[in-house]
Amino acid sequence: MNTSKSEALFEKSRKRIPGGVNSPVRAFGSVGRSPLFIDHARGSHITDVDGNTFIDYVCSWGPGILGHAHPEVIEAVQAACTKGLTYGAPTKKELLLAELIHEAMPSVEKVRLVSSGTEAVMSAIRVARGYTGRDFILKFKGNYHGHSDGLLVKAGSAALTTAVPDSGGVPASYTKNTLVALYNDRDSVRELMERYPDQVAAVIVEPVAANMGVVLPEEGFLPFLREITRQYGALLIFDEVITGFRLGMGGAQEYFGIKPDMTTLGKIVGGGMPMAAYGGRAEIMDMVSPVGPVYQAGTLSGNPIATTAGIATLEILKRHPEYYGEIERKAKRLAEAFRERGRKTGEAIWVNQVGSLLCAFFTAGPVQDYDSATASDTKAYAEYFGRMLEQGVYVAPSQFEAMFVSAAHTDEEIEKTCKAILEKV
Ligand code: KE4
Repeated sequence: MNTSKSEALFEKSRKRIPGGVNSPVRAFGSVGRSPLFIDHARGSHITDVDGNTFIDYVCSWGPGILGHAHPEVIEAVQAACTKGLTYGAPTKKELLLAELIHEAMPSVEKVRLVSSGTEAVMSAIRVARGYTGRDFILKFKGNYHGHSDGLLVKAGSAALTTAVPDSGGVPASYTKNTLVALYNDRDSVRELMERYPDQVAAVIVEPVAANMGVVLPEEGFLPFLREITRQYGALLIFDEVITGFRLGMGGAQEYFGIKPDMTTLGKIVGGGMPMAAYGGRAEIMDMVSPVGPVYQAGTLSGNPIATTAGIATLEILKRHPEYYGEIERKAKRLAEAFRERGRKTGEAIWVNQVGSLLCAFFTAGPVQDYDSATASDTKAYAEYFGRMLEQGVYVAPSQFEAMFVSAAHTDEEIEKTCKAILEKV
């Protein structure tokens, strides 16, 4: 496969952009290859600057649930652009999107639109502290909630693969209020809540962990978090940046039947444009300026082009509830192919899959928390990544990410991918 143009661009980009990328995981560091520079994408495919085309299972890390460049979304965005790109003033579309979010997730009685998942989580944490008057935040090892200072503690995603799991440049004083428990380990949560009974403002959790690969909540874990936060007067924040509109229109809170106090959203909610959101009970969200004392603002918050892309995406998903069953069926088919490979070759492969989210861990498993996930053989993963790329399949360039199936992936492409998974078996 010729990647000379990507390599040349990477060489130049590294002189102007740290690591040649605007987000670390894109550098292909943990798969030991030079990253592909993408020229365009359509449907289930992406094409790099050398003209190589791949079936894409990164889907831009989640936004691409409809596939790339969905005609209706593009048409809506193009029309919106002719009316101006940003006003810095309220628009009808922000209200429409807020209504769509509330309709899908009734727990989100009020919502603020922001420009990234990091900003959504950072703001939600501030509101939780303002509402409760407490300082501590409890997160889970291996959960990633964006790169705000206080949460870069035992984070997931690329922070799992970079040399320093807890980021440089973050003063210890910024993380002294962050408590870290173990995912799926109730005792670790109970112990911290009992130790700081009236100091925890919120517990923030990925209701399906998708930043240490995909790790599902064990039966009862989420209801336990709902109960213990109520017991101690802490808020429960579901970080649904990945699961929101991914596991269904109602996200993980609908899928698992849990009502969080606050929710953060990103990715799909913006339809691929820079937009995210945080929200929750009205009495909590009324803490936010200009109504309440918690300040949060943003020049491009609720941007008219981004809200157009988000509204178009959510309206298509609303019109096609059958998409969710289809993408889950296809994800199950891929999961089965990985398991078949493990059975036939004896390779240690453990697969977690829920809805259209899955991850093949190169370890015997079971994978149900940070330690079992990070026991995976990242060298084996890198070899798998290279094999898939050579066969025209683009998966996450890191063991600790998710594989995403979109409504644009055809059964034929799923079967081609299964064949690639089973290559040389
Ligand atoms: P952003 O700031 O990247 O929009 O969102 C941060 C975030 C918050 N919460 C969860 C559960 C997330 O998964 C993310 C971001 N996800 C990563 C992929 N694992 C984004 C990819 C990247 O960092 O380049």
